[in-house]
Amino acid sequence: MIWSREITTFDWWEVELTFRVTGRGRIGADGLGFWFTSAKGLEGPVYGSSDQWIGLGVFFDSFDNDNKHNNPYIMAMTNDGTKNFDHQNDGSTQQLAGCLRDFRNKPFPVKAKIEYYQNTLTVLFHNGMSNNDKDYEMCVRSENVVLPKNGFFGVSAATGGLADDHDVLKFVTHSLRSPEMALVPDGLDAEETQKFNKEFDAYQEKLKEQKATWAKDHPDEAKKNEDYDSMDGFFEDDSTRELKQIFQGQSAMNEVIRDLHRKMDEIIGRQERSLSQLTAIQNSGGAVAAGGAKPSGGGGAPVDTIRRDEVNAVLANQREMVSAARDIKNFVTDIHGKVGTIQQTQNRQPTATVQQVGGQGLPADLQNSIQEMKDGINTVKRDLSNTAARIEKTKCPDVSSSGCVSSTLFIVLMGVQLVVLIAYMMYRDGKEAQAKKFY
Ligand SMILES: [Ca+2]
Ligand SMILES: [Ca+2]
Repeated sequence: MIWSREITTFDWWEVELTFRVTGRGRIGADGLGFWFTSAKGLEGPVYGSSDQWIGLGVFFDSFDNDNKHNNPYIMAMTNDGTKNFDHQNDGSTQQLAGCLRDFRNKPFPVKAKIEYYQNTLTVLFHNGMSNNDKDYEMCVRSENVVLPKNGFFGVSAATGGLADDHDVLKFVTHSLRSPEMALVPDGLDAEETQKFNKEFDAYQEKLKEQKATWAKDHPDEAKKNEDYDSMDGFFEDDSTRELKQIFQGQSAMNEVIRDLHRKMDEIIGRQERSLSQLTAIQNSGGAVAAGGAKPSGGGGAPVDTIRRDEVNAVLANQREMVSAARDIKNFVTDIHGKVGTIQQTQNRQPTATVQQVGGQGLPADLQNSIQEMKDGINTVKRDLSNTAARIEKTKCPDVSSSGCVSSTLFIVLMGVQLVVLIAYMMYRDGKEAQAKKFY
């Protein structure tokens, strides 16, 4: 484990932790802990550090002690110095919050952003599948968290039978202030700041010099070390590099897709907005037109326009009328055919008919035919009245559309058919009279 030397002097903070957990096994152990505690920890049982701490621990728990198949797991836990970490349950009953995320053996280093601001603790996690800084996702968000006002930062790790390497590559701390507090000077006077800066620069210079001297003395190792530095501190063979390149490519694609997605959302939003505006304009326009149409009434060209649904209704009615007319036509043809049959029958057996008419009444097949005719006529009547009702219902718009013309035509046709029917009935009566004459 490693701990900050000085106690913090700020209230709120953010830590960006970049690390790797690697191991040959499918499962590893035990895990890594991030700490913010009122005192530095000692070597102990909680991911390498001591139990009963006061403050915050964020744990990256690799090993599934409770066998619930929920590891590797990331969790945050606060302690007031009285609690012992419950390894048997992987701390599940003690955690503030957590998330199930795999952080072992990733192509890129994994990262955690741990923020404590105005008593809200958030842990964002980057799963190391890309080197894109936008790929952070929320893991923990917990409000009303009270941590020691000042404390020490630390990182610790522990391993067991299933050995893992835990490498912390970066640990960047920022103090956070609310926007209004940012204007207040933070107590460091300019002279002191300058002194610190100078000290830091001198240290950097010295380090550089030392590195150069060392490289001169050990040229072979220096070369190796350069490679080491250029690879995030990790040696890699060709296949690893290839894999890394693939992941980088995928990450780039992912970013493009995300960008497209965002643009698509924007376009859809804009489209919906314009659609709703269009509807609003249409509604207000329709209201004005309807208002203006009423006074104009019969005179002149009608102002009112037929709406689409009205046109559809008119067309549907027209279609129904046409089919009704077709039905009627069929009936009439039927009747006509039957009349022909009756005539033939009468012509063929005039005497037989006469004899039977003289009995109880008309011959059976004639009676049937007449009955059928009656039915036919009734159906025609019914259809006619239906059609008449429909025609009445269909309010023709002022605009003389083809539908109205055809319905007039239809009525004329109906009249012609009625005349034909009446003529036929008269003809039938005449035939009956003739038959009676025979008798
Ligand atoms: Ca565990
Ligand atoms: Ca577990």
